Amino acid sequence: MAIAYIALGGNVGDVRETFRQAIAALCAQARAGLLARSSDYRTPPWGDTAQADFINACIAVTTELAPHALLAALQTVERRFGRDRAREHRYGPRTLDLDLIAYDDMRLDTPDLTLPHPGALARAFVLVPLAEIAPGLMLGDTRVDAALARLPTTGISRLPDPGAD
Ligand code: A4P
Ligand code: MG
Repeated sequence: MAIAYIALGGNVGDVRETFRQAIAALCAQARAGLLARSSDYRTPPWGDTAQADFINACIAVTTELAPHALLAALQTVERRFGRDRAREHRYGPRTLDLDLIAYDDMRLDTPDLTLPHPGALARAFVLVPLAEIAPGLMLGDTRVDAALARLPTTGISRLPDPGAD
């Protein structure tokens, strides 16, 4: 049994509802147990800035799937929720992006999977929700909260829980 940290992002459609359904689908698909779920955050677009704001969140799950099998499960869930990579461009708009940020303390560098996720330490839209659920998690040699302290978080705002006033 491993613990995996997964970042969710999207900026097309009802993203918060997509997250809700995708987390349930992933837990079923990956035989995963939900350990923690961050709040949802509204975040300014990074990379390609000429697009709508994103919603981002992070979850921690227990899983019995090996890392590549878990990545395949993430991609199956992305496809199920409308993601069509052939019609997207890098960093562009998408309904749902699921990135595997960390899998236990595994370090891996293969053509289709790098662990920890190589972009995570530089992306406040990943680290803000991740720090809410796992501030002391090590990504390589760096703690999540320490990495976040070095980044600007301008424009990132926590959204109230659905159903809350
Ligand atoms: N891959 C390798 N390692 C991993 C890993 N640890 N987790 C490979 C997931 N995938 C991994 O991913 C490309 C390939 O990376 C996959 O085939 C997988 O084998 P992708 O999801 O198809 O491509 P992408 O999402 O277009 O690119 P990338 O580099 O993942 O970029 P991002 O960061 O996901 O870009 N702004 C805000 N505010 N919030 C966002 O969520 N997202 C993006 C998307 C741009 N700007 C954003 C956000
Ligand atoms: Mg991605």
